[in-house]
Amino acid sequence: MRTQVVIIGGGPSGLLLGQHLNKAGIENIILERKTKEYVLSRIRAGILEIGTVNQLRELGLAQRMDKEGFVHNGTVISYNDEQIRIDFAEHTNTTVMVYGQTEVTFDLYQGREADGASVIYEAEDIILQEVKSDATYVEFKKGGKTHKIDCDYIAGCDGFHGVSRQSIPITHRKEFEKIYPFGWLGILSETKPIHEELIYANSDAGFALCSMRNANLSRYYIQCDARDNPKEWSDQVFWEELRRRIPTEFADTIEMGPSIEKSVAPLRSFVCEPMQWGRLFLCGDAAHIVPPTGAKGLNTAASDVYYLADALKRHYLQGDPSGVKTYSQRALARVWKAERFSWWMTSLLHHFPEHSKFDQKMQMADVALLKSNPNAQAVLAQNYVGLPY
Ligand code: RFL
Ligand code: PHB
Repeated sequence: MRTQVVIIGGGPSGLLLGQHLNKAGIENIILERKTKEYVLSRIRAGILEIGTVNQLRELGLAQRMDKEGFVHNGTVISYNDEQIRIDFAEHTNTTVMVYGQTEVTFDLYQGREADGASVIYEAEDIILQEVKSDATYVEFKKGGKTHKIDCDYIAGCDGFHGVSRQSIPITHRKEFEKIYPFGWLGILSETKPIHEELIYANSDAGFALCSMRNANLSRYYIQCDARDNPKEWSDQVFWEELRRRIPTEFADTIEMGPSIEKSVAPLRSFVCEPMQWGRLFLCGDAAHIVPPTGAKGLNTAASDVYYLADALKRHYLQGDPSGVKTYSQRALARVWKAERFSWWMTSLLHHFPEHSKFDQKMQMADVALLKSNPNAQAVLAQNYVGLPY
């Protein structure tokens, strides 16, 4: 087999890149380790930046999002019973979209299938070969047989645990990492969301987030020990703990019901530099991870894809190599700002076991500044809706 671009990973990064390439007439094949059903069963991101929304619109994949998604003009940050409303529309003249990653991925698969473009599922033991030469190819196993695809470029869109980043020799990459001493326990529940906007809550008992998927589907998270087993958290204890962490006016009115999904996610900040090596480019979680507090993971994956699609289009359609040469530099400039914002939101809102009394006072001063200073609110709003590409 031969194609122009092999995309490793059929998650949101790989699928979004595939749609940009299809639209530009650039051949591509996606290799995905799991089945489509498995990819679609992962419940993750919920908030789309305007840049992500615009990409889906430009690709003609926004009909369902524009019909079923919820446009949010702002969010609430609370500290015990105090509330600060951050008005995105006022500070940035723009908004975010509440539309689940599962739905985005579904729409991207629909688009790909409508284009008749290929996804090879259950592709195992992928090996990237000759990445530094002009004879690049990818080997993989499927159905007990080894297959080979010759290509010009490889896009590593295979998430944090994928094979692409590991294929860059350790002597050629630098990794920057921070592991947080807690995780998020998340539940999905068929109940009415507690409020029309998201509530990010800091409290003496720890962090909580009230989010949603639609008018009758709520997504809630509470800070927990990263080693906690979700099965050991009963629904009742979860609801009690959540109610302790959010302002009383919400705790008193929350609709509780059985959880239909419950999982623990560890919190990590991670960046790999550079994001390209020879003919391999990394996109999304394969290159960087953020703690979910700023809702930046999927959105930063989407901005990487935007830069890479632009680079490949310039190369194939105009014979201009500049985008391909500078992809890593362009992507990393935005990635580090998203890393900073996610780290800052995490630091602002969580209970850190190692914090001294001084550190706690610093956190409260940060909250007080945000409450009293419209410029601080504007900076939060600009970062939350997404910095320009
Ligand atoms: P993914 O989604 O991990 O997809 C990678 C795909 O590659 C496949 N794969 C392989 N395929 C072939 N060969 C291999 N060796 C392979 N290894 C892996 C995998 O099966 C998979 O299909 O990475 P991608 O595409 O870069 O997308 C990144 C996003 O999924 C991620 O950043 C977000 O989910 C993060 N995130 C959030 N991001 C936001 O922008 N807004 C949010 O509100 C938000 N909330 C969240 C989140 C992540 C969370 N968790 C569980 C970590 C909330 C949570 C709780
Ligand atoms: C979600 O709805 O899953 C969600 C929303 C906002 C975040 C993280 C997750 O910051």
